[in-house]
Formats: sequence, C-alpha cells, structure tokens
Amino acid sequence: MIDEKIEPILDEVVRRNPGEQEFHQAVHEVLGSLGPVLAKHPELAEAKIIQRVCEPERQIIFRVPWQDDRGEVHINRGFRVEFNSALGPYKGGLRFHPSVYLGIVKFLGFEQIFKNALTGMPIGGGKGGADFDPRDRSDDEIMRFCQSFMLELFRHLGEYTDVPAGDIGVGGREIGYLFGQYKRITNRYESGVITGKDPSWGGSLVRKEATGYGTVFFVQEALKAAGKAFDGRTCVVSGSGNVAIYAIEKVHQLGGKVVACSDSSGFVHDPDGIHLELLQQVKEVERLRISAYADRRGDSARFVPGGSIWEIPCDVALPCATQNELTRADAVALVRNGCIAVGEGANMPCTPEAVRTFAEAGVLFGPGKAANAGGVATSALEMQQNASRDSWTFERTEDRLAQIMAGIHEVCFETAEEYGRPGDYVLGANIAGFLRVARAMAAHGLV
Ligand code: NDP
Ligand code: 2IT
Repeated sequence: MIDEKIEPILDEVVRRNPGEQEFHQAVHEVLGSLGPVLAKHPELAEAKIIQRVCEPERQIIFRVPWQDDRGEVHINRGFRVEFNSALGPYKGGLRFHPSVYLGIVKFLGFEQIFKNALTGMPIGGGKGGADFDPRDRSDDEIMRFCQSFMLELFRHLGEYTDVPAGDIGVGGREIGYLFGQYKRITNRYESGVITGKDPSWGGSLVRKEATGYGTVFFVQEALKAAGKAFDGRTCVVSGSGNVAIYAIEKVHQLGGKVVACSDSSGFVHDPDGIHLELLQQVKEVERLRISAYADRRGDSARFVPGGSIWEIPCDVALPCATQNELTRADAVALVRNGCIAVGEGANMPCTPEAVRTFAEAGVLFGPGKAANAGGVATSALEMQQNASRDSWTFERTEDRLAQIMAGIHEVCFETAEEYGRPGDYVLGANIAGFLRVARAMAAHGLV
C-alpha cells in the first residue's frame, strides 16, 4: 500500500513521463518505502525533495551515426541522464542493447542515485547508453560506434562532472575505445573521467570482479545475520556476463556450488558445478552463446533453450542478467524448491510480484541497489586511485570492497529495524539511500 501523501507524487511522475514503464516501476518501488520518512521528517516534504529527486537534473539525447564494415550507414540513439549530483559527480554506467530507450536509462539512473548513496562514496547518480546491438559486430564496428558515441558525449563529461562506466554490452573493450576517443578529442589524459579501465592503463584491480563479488558479499552478510553461511549451498546464477561470471567465482571460493547460468537464448544446467575457466573462455574470450559451454563440457551439462532457469532447485538465487527477468511464477518455483536467499546482481531483475512472494515466504532478499553496489563502489575506488595517481593491490582493493558491502548491509539492516520492519532490506535500502541524498539536497537549497 502506498502512503496517501506519496500517491499524488507517483501519479504526477507517471503523467509527466508517459510510456516509461520501467522508470515508473523503479519510482514506485522507492516511493513505496518513503511514507514513514515523510512522517518523521516533515521538512523534507515541505522542500518537495521527493518530487525533485524524481526529476533528472539534465537529460541528453543524441544521434549516433556510424558505418559498418560493408560501408552501410546506421543511425542509433544515444542517451545520458544526469539524474542527481547532490553527493558527487554524476556516476553510472553505459548500456548498449537494442532495448535501450529513455525509460530504461531513467530507471537505471534513478536506482543509481540511491545505490551510490548507500556506498558512502562521494558519487551522484547518472546512466546512459544507446539502442545499439553489439551482437555479431566486429571489433572495428564496435570501435567506430564507440568513437561516434563519444564524439557527442565528451562535452558533457569530466572527472568532476560526469563519470561513466560499463553496463550491459559495455565492458573492457568498449571502455578502452571510449577513453581513447575522449583523450584524443580533449587532449587530456583525464584518467578519472571513466571507470572500468584496464589496470594496465589506469584501471583498478578488482573493478572487473566487483559487482559479482559484491553481490555475493552482501548475501553472505545477510546469511550471517540469519545464522547461516554459503558453504555447501547450491546456487543458481542467471546471465553469463560480467556480473554473473564473477558472482559464480566468489560463490565457489566461499564453498558454494553454482549449478546453472544462462544468456538470452536459454540456460545450462551443470549439476557438478559450473566450470569457470570454460565459461570465461566461451563468454569472455570467444564471445559465443552459452550453448557452446554445454557442447564443450560434455555429458555433465545440458543446454535448455528458452525455459526458466529458476525451475532448477537451489538454496540461493542470484539474478544477474537484466530487469524483470524473474517473475512471480519463478519466485513461487524457487520458494517451493526451498530457496532461502536471493541477491539481485542485476538492476531490478525481480518483478514487484516476485519480491512480494519472497517477502511473504520469509526468503532473505537483497535488492539490487544494495546487493549490486559493489561495482560502482569499486568505480569510486578507481577514481580515488586516479586522483592520487596511485594503484592498489588486489588484496587491498578487495578488502575495501568487502568492508563497503558489509557497511551497506549494516545500514540497510539497521534502518529496517529502526523503521519497525526487521529483515526488510528493501525498506532499509530505500530509506537509508534516500535520506543521504535528501539531506544533501536540503543543505544545498533550492537548486
Ligand atoms: P553483460 O553484457 O556482461 O551481460 C549481460 C548478461 O545478461 C548476458 O548473459 C546477457 O545475455 C544477459 N541478458 C541481457 N539482456 C537480456 C535479456 N533481455 N534477456 C535475457 N538475458 C539477457 O552485462 P553485465 O553483466 O554487466 O550486467 C548484468 C546486469 O547487472 C544488468 O542488469 C546491469 O545493469 C547490472 N549491473 C552491472 C554492473 C556492472 O558493473 N557491470 C554493476 C551493477 C549492476 P545475452 O548475451 O544473450 O544478451
Ligand atoms: O549499475 C551499475 O551500478 C553499473 N553499471 C556500474 C556503474 C559504475 O559507474 O561503475
């Protein structure tokens, strides 16, 4: 039930942003937690902080023309939504996927505001991307697209202004091309203008692993608070991209076993445990479909085209692919099969009905803005290293990441208790993240 003071604000967001279904969903999810905050802090209501935080500070939409290897011309649409700079420069990834439109960029940017606040690092919230499909494109085509994209975006960026990174379809290769073009246009080696760089030229160790590792660290903390652990647990991880691969690695390091992962064409079930090196070879090196993993793995693994990965019984489920990939029916199947914890490695992968199903069944549930914050937190550590012209060891950086994730768990846990809903990490994350941003916005006056 949404609070009666909040309902008109939500209605207004829907009216002013027609057709942006994912953005409406993300706003509904956050605002659904904020009723008790307004009751406790009438000054925030008076300053209309909620209305202000729902309106991006700046939205940039631009044309991205490029030529493929045969000389054919393509026109894509690029986006950067600079949502909120109360806590620091706009910070958030770029997504290249054919489904990208303003509503997806705004949902991601909105989530990013509160996620970044939860990290405790000095970063505001933003997101960008393009409706470009990188699938089956050559390296040269990817480079030309990235160069054209940056030729427009560069004027909006800067280490104190707006600092992009990767997301779906944007990994180390794309970050390299984007940085190279920014450097060429501006004639500045401004390392801190983009994160997710390779450690050999200004990137941070652990950034590549950070989102997946961080998600597992968050779930580990939640299990610990419930007197449980990862050791001996069976896990299912959806996706097989950057977040999924390193979530799988960390689960294995902690003594759990991941028995299934997926891509948009289907999933593989490997009851002996996913073979990480093979998965990396297939997905990171050769950029093949997940079915190639099952082909090479032999009899122990099978590929299931289509279908739901969440039918595979597990103790811990980590959705690490994309928004709304885990529905109510999937949640019911997970609960029926004895799942005890869910950590959102992706952004908003569970539908609202799925989240409700987990809550009703008492499943520990780590929402994305808390559970997947390790990626952006390590981006902030990369900015810190760039600013001091330093680079830290893997161990030091991973320790910082683990501390940050434990801190995020703690603030979500304690905030849920303070507001009378122990164990409700959704409420805890939304309120704790919102309050940090809201207090800074109030202090800055009406801007
Ligand atoms: P990648 O591009 O590396 O991998 C994405 C994975 O998800 C692929 O396996 C892809 O399969 C699958 N996927 C994407 N879209 C769909 C879809 N519509 N249906 C089914 N499967 C799909 O991206 P990341 O691993 O970086 O991102 C995964 C999620 O994590 C996203 O929600 C992202 O926003 C979130 N995230 C990422 C962070 C990061 O640092 N990279 C930080 C925090 C959150 P296929 O190849 O078939 O498309
Ligand atoms: O959703 C996310 O937090 C990311 N894609 C990472 C953003 C970042 O700036 O590292």
